Amino acid sequence: MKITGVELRRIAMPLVSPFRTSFGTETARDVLLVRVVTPESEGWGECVAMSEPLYSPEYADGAADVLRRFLIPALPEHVDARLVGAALEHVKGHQMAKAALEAAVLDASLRASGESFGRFLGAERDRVPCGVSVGIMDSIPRLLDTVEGYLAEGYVRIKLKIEPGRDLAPVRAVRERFGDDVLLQVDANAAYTLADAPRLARLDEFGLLLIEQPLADDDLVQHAALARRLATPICLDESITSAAQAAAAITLGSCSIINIKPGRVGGYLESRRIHDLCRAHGVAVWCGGMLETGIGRAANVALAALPGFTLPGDTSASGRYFATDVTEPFELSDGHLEVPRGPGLGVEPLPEVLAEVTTATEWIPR
Ligand code: NPQ
Ligand code: MG
Repeated sequence: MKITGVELRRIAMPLVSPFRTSFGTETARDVLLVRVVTPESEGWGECVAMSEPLYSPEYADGAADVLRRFLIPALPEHVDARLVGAALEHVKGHQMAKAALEAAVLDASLRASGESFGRFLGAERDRVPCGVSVGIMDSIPRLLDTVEGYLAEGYVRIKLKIEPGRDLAPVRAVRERFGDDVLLQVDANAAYTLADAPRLARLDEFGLLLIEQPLADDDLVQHAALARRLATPICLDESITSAAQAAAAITLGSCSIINIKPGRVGGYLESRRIHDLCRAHGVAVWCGGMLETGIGRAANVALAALPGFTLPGDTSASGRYFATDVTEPFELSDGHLEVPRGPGLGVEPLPEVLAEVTTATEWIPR
């Protein structure tokens, strides 16, 4: 497939409500979109880097820079979507930028051949069960109202964001109000240290599905030590940046569950490799979320339909984050989202919405 050029497009998407995590509060999503143009088709990829490097070292301006200066120029004139990863391998890091470019090339290629993302990746389901990630709240009554609303919408699993001092009480309150049958998990976004092990062990009594990324990104050894002290399974997010890191974490016993985010690991093909590795080792995986628009969401839902994704993901409906999505909105039905069936991502940006939210575009000819 020959690439004519690549468009980098920035869009600003207001969030329906502020989203607070242990690393900060977001009120809008600043997204970098990648559009690959070929003579036969075009394809879209969504870069999940935040505007600031708070979740991971990447940030949107940095991703745009590395795409423009190093990644887009490194694509061969005739590119096979399966070989994009290899063509970009000499550039270290920048997984989110690489993932967005690979996704856009894949989408263009699949739209040209008429195959869906799900079919290409090996999806075995036509819909996926969905969880929702609930931000840190100033008050427990507000948290309980929010959780009640999501349960009423049909979400099949609740994830509470936690930080030191805002952990035991919110979990206890949700359990007391909604009972032991609700699938419940927590995400610390690396906010604790091993010295907090006694406090984290007090979460054991609440029967959580998992605790996500309690310790720092680079603390695989300490996560293994923590795992030996907790009954609650440890799930890694930020620490898993590649299939090699996933293999190391499994070997060390750092986690028994992995959150796969295609942006964080460098793409959907690396995501599938992690899925295959985890499946072979009996490690459950689920699909994380980075407040994607419908473009990234479509691909995530396709990935989450692979057979090893045995836990509900953060693949929430569009309305969880945005009043107006850039694609037709993904809507929950009986707690599930349907896997798109059309060619490529199976969804398109709506031109009027896209125009309204666009803050900048840049055309990079090949
Ligand atoms: C996580 N996502 O699993 C992330 C973190 C996260 C759904 O909890 C703007 C862009 C704000 C990306 C806030 C969920 C974000 C963001 C949190 C990602 O750790
Ligand atoms: Mg997380």
